[in-house]
Order: sequence, then C-alpha cells, then structure tokens
Amino acid sequence: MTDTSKKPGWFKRLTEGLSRSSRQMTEQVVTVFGKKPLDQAMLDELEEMLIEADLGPNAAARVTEAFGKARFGREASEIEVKEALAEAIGAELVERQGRFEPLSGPRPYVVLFVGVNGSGKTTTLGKIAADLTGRGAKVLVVAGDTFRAAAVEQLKVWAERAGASFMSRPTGADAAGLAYDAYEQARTENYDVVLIDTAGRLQNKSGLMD
Ligand SMILES: Nc1nc2c(ncn2[C@@H]2O[C@H](COP(=O)(O)OP(=O)(O)O)[C@@H](O)[C@H]2O)c(=O)[nH]1
Ligand SMILES: [Mg+2]
Repeated sequence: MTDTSKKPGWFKRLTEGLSRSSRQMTEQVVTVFGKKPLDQAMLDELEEMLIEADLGPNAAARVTEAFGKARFGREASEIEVKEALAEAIGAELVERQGRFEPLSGPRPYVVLFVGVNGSGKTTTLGKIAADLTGRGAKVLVVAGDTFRAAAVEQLKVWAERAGASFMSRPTGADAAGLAYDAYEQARTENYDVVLIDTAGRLQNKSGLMD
C-alpha cells in the first residue's frame, strides 16, 4: 500500500493548481477585453495569452479569429467576454471530438494512452476512470509507464479515487507484457474497460511507439 497520508495534499495541490491557472487566464482576458471596443491589438494580445496558456499556435490563431469575428468593434461586459471565448474554444474542441463509447460494443474495451511527456495522459486517464466507474463500469487501470516509480504512484492515486482496480509491475518491467497480462485478466474477470497508461514518447518515435 502507498502512504495514504500523502494523498490529499497531492490531489489538493493538483486541483488548486489547475483552477488557479484557468482563473488567472480568465481574469487576464476580462481585464484586457472588458473595457473598450475590441480592436486588432487586443486580438493580438489574446492570441499571445492563449499561446502562453499552451493552446498551441494554430489553435490559438483559430480561437482568436472566431472570437474576433463575433466581437470586433464592440464593447463587451465581463460575462459576454467569457461566453464568447468559451464558445470559440468549445467550437475548437467539437471539431476534434471523436466517438468514444467504451461501454457499448465488445468487452473489455481497451484504451492505450500515448503521447508526449506532460501532455496529460495520466490525468486524463484518471478522469475517464472516474467517469466510467461512476457509470457503474468495472474498470482496470494499468500502470504501463513502468519507467518511473513516481508515475506508478501517481496513477495508483487516480485509480483508488476512481474506485477502479489497479495493476502495476516493478520499475523497469516490460510494459507490453504487463499490458498483455492486464488484458487477459480483464477478460477472465469480466472487466468492462482497461485503461493503460504509458511512458511519454513523441508520436514520431516509431520504435518507442511500437
Ligand atoms: N491545465 C491543465 N493541466 C493539466 C490537465 N491535464 C493534466 N494537466 C497537468 O499537466 C501535467 C502533466 O499531466 P500528466 O497527466 O502527468 O501528463 P502525462 O505525462 O502525459 O501523464 C500535470 O501537472 C497535470 O496536473 C488539464 O486538462 N488542464
Ligand atoms: Mg503520466
């Protein structure tokens, strides 16, 4: 078992950090846009803010354009600014929304989380696990990031919070073997979903991806 005394602190810091960054961002946007008619300089500033908030330059440009289209030359109240920005960001996400229906179709449904370090694999896995167990699914969370001990601990916290089962191996163990065994176990024990975390890698590193 992990040292449970550490968990609330870690989780609290995480959620506080997340809400702090989105709050700062919103306050910044409202300060810049709430007071006068929207002009190009303000749009440039918005684009910069979005890039600083890690949106990616292309997405930032698209969101800024959509926001500008709706608001250019107009003064807006704080609530209107927030709504217009939320709408522009929402539209950006809808386009990329894939069909993710793990609870319909054959079981177990297996999801492998891949991507660059720090892109949010483990956190997203935790959120999805919580959503699925909340809907009554039997979920197995697998620590396929066998590279770092801390990665295993981080995922274990998420699994416990979600009420999901958890499977891991000692640091350095073969990740593919673990994934295979997890799948076998999920089949025998009638799990609905298997969520497999992996160590970070760039998508173009085909050796690592394989
Ligand atoms: N603002 C924000 N931060 C996030 C989100 N998801 C993850 N993070 C943070 O990004 C960092 C890396 O997340 P993690 O899930 O460990 O990424 P991984 O390396 O891909 O597993 C952590 O500090 C997370 O708290 C998100 O949706 N929004
Ligand atoms: Mg991770």
